[in-house]
Amino acid sequence: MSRLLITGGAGFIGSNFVHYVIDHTDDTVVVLDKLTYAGNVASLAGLPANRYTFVHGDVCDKELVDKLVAKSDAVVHFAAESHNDNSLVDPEPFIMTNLYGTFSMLEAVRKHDVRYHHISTDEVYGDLALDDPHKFEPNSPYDPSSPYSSSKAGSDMLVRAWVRSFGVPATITNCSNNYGPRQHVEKFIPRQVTNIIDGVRPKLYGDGLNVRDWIHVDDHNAAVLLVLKKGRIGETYLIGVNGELDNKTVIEKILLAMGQPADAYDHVSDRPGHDRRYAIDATKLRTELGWEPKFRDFDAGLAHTIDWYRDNEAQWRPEKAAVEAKYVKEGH
Ligand code: NAD
Ligand code: TDX
Repeated sequence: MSRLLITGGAGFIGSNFVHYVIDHTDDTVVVLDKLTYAGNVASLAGLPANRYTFVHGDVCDKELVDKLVAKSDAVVHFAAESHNDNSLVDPEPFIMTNLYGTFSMLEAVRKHDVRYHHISTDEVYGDLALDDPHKFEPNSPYDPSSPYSSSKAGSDMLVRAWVRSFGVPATITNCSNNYGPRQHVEKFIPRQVTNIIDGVRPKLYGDGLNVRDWIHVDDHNAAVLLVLKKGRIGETYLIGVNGELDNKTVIEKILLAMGQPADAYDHVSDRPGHDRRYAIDATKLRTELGWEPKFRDFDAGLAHTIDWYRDNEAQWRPEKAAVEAKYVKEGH
């Protein structure tokens, strides 16, 4: 049994991870979360009080982080500003949370010699051409495009340096685009699903041919737990399930699954610097740690996700109008 400190545990992936850990291990969990617009304690409802504690606070608060890390056996650092579009409007919180916040976590785990796992993204590798036969591999060169992805790239570099210079017992995973329950309505799939629920047409950026490599959030989290328990210290593992789809296809699938004509969407202005394609080669994770994904059928996972948004309107409704107002201002 381990005492896990999970940062960003009220967000999309972090909250699903907390549920996953409670369901699949004997570990106890402390969540540290600032509850920004992206955090929602409702995502953590129903967890057993003897195994789960919530701490409202900032990963940049070094004193608080130090206290919590001192009482932990391992840290899983999910907390981040996570939305590319927001980073193009106001990069500052991305620099603070993603860079300084990671520095703050690393200093505490260094001091207390605590196992650290860093959650990162495939976006640190930049993008691929649609016809490029290659996929991202752990040693692909870093080439981030946006303030978000560059701040995540910087945070990965800090982790690598703290491993090499200070011997911090850390691992890193870089995962592709997640989908599933409890994702914020600003993100692509939840935005379209909740638009359709509201009778509004989905919005496709640019030509809609940009490709994302979709993975169910529970497959991501199963891999994170495996790397935390069995990964080699100092290593980077890429997580992905060969789930490449272009955005136009995803919108068409959502529309059809929700009983609408496949072409009932609008094209809107493109994202500046919009990455064309991401694709993950997860061979290292599969061969070294024997990882296998469970959610092999994207359409089934999507249907389940749509049901979650239909059944949990109280959770996402309070954010929806503000998100759409923000997109109107940005021309999306
Ligand atoms: P999210 O935006 O849904 O959640 C982020 C959480 O972090 C929120 O609960 C928020 O309140 C919290 N937070 C933000 N700033 C904080 C701070 N300063 N101190 C404490 N808590 C803070 O994000 P997500 O989509 O769940 O992403 C989680 C992690 O996974 C991020 O590190 C992200 O880069 C990474 N990631 C995401 C994806 C994806 O598809 N969403 C893919 C790969 C990697
Ligand atoms: O309304 C939309 N229409 C649209 O066409 C929105 C919100 C997005 N898009 C496009 C942009 C992207 O090509 O859909 C794709 C996915 O967009 P996002 O959900 O914003 O995700 P992305 O920018 O790919 O980044 C996500 O995956 C990697 C997460 O938000 C990151 O945190 C993660 O690191």
